[in-house]
Amino acid sequence: MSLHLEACVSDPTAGGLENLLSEDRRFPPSAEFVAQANATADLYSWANADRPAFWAEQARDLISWSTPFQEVLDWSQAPVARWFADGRLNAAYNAVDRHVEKGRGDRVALHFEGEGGDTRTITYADLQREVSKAANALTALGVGTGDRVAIYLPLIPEAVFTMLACARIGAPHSVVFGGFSAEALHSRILDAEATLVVTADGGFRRGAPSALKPAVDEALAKGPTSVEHVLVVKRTGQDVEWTEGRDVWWSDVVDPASDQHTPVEVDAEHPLFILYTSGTTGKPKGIFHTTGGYLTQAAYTHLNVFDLKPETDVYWCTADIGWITGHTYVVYGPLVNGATQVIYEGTPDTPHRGRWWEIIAKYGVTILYTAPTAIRTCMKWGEEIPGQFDLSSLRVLGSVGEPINPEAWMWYRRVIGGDKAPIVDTWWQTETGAIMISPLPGVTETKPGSAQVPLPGIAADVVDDDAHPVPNGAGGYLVLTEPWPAMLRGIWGDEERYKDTYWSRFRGLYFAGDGAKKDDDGDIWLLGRVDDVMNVSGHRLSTTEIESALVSHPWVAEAAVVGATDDTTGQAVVAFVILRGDAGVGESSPDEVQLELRNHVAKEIGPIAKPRQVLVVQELPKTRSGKIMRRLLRDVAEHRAVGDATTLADSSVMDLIAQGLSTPS
Ligand code: 6R9
Repeated sequence: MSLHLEACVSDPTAGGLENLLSEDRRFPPSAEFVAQANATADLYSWANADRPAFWAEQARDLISWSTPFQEVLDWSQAPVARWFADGRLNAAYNAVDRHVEKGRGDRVALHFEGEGGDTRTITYADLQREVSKAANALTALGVGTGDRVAIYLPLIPEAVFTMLACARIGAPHSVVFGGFSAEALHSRILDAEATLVVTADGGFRRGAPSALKPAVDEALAKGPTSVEHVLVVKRTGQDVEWTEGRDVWWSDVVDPASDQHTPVEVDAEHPLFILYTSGTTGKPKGIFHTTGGYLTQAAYTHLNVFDLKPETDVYWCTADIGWITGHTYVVYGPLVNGATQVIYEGTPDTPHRGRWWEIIAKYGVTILYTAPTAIRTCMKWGEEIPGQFDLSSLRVLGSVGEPINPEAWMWYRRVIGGDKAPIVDTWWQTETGAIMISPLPGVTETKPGSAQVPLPGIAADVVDDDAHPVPNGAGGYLVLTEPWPAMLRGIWGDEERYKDTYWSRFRGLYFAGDGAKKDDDGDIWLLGRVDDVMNVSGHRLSTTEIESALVSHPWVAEAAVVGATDDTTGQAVVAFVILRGDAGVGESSPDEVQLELRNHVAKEIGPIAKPRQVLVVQELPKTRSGKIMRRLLRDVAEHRAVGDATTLADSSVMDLIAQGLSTPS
């Protein structure tokens, strides 16, 4: 793994974080907020006194167990943890049935808002029926406990029903983001050996139907897979190709199924889901999570970090279910806590740029959880747009996915939060399963741009190259020093890769891949990735994965990809390519070459991976051992003077690149 800590820490502006270290604005919680807050400062001392006992208490308080656990943490097989391992439970029972049993069946679980303005209101009693029907249908389609189900759906209620139906029968789900390509879907289906794919004809995106089923057909046509059936939700009504015997309509098998179903009891360590994320190599990693520990930390963090009051709050997390945030903070955390939430299918600017704020006013949303890239986009559109809507219901604001620059933080607080709602900047990862570092809204004096403190029960530190904790005021690598309940249990089918990726850099410490700094108070500031992973609009993309997509095009001989700072998306993909002499580029203009290659990446991986720029060069800067020096290319992409190039095999390469780029095309 190549580390760019030096570049990252010595230049805190690299992640768009301006003036981090001179940031001295402070926002203590208001007395009113403190008086009603779920979490109080004594949570920290309680957790510190006996961390496993603290988590055991949370697990007993927040989760219903069909067989109570006696064991708490088993770390004897480190780095694979087992939490509450002799306990048994069902995740869907916890998210749905128990609320109905406690007489809360009439509470709204989901306010669904379709992009075109269609709505559905789903109570917990409705959810119990829908999930039961889907569970019965999945069983009838041959899905058993332990089988994997791939889910490729837009953000519609059926996506939530399907995830919970899988959990109900103990079949781990693997949600693949609807914006990913057929190729990406194919490799994920193969890796997880899924037997069922659940999809839709399409979803609505920017005012138009956007097809999904053709990508499933294409993925399954790429070669033999273990898939037996494709279950298709009718959402847009667009035409679909049909494979008899394999494809089945949701309306034919789920709608008529019985709405009575007994949840399958599973062990606490039974896999709940697999979710693929980009790593430093081309092959995405299937991060897998188990049931008891994951649900415990999902519920605990959702309750305390957002100060959730399930009876009165209306919560909205804008993430898609294709990302971990959608798993933990749309599906499992809120539903296990019995919350009422909004889910919205579409984009923030359809049919107008005030759509989000209109939704908040319409449903009286009290807690909003979104990403810095969305906040920066809204800043760009202008504050008069949110200004037209009544946002006074908002009382807690959350941020996730990438570092939030202080300017965006201040705008979020003032324009969206009316200068009163506390902001929680939450650091975590697909791998951590749930929030790890964040202020507590009724406790922490917040600082614009900093995630600040590990939550009670979580142990994190910033260390130097030799794994020594750095002093306050210094930078280093973020590590997690104690096991936590929602931690990943591994990479699906590849235990060695799990150990290599996270546990080999610093002995006994989980290395997150992020650079960080401690300020003078010891608070943590995240500085961005230090490995070859980019963060574009809060989505993780691997440089290697995009490079291999580019090289798969017949015109491209070699490619190097970097993440360049971008005002809106945090980082943007910039690609440098060497074309093949014999490639048939022919008469194509540089603009046509760029367009063709950008579209090729979108097709291979998905539109989010589309490079902002593709620059054709004659040479790439390489070390003597042949490693591409992306740091230098990042300097070029960010229009900076090129840094130290002395380790290049051929030091004239950078001049050549610079010359080539300054030559008008
Ligand atoms: C939840 C999620 C994880 C990576 C992580 C880090 C970045 C997430 C952040 C943040 C600074 C925050 N990240 N939250 N950086 N401040 N509040 O985003 O998971 O998609 O796996 O990405 O995102 O770099 O390592 P995932």
